[in-house]
Amino acid sequence: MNTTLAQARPFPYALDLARAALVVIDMQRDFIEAGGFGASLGNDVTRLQAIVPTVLAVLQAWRRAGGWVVHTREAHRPDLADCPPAKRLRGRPALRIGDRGPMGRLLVAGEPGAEIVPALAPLAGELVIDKPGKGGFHATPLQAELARRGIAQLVLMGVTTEVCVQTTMREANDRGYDCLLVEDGTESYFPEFKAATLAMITAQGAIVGWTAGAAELISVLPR
Ligand code: C5J
Repeated sequence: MNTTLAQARPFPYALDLARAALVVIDMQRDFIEAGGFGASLGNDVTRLQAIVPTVLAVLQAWRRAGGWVVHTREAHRPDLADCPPAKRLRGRPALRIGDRGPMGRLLVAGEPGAEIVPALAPLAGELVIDKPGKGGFHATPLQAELARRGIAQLVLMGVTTEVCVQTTMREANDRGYDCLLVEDGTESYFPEFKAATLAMITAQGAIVGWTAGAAELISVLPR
């Protein structure tokens, strides 16, 4: 199915659903719920919680249309061998990656906090990528999995806009994917960083990619 998001920024985005993947970045309890990694850094997680219904609406419409879905999780091995000290020791958080919090060890695969929030839980047939970095492509099988399915376009949602979402979008851009970020399907702990990210992505003739609202994306998907 080919369609066009006429209102996309900075100009219309031609979507080929058969060659596109919906990539949902790091909608994990550790970023979105109290007691997780995001909160340990001093952030207000309610901003991120607020987008869950929009992300769910797009996910459901995409699934109904027969589109393929990828979920990422920022999650380290229990021995933290894939977590460089430069990442773990940075800053002065209340708890560090690997420390035990109310939802288990922070950002460690298999712990409750590293799971995707229940409302957005992956379904059978959807790909789940555990990534040790900010970008979804770094040290993961994501590129190989996309190539195996002939994917050429990525539609992105998730958190946080300027960290893992933007990094993944830039990695994808350099690998030749046409990327579209769903504006109200992404959020940051810092509203000004989200606004700046959306602006820099679409500047200079879509130098990184396109953005569009969830309602427009849902409206062009087959029901
Ligand atoms: C962060 C992310 N903020 N998922 N991770 O460290 O954006």
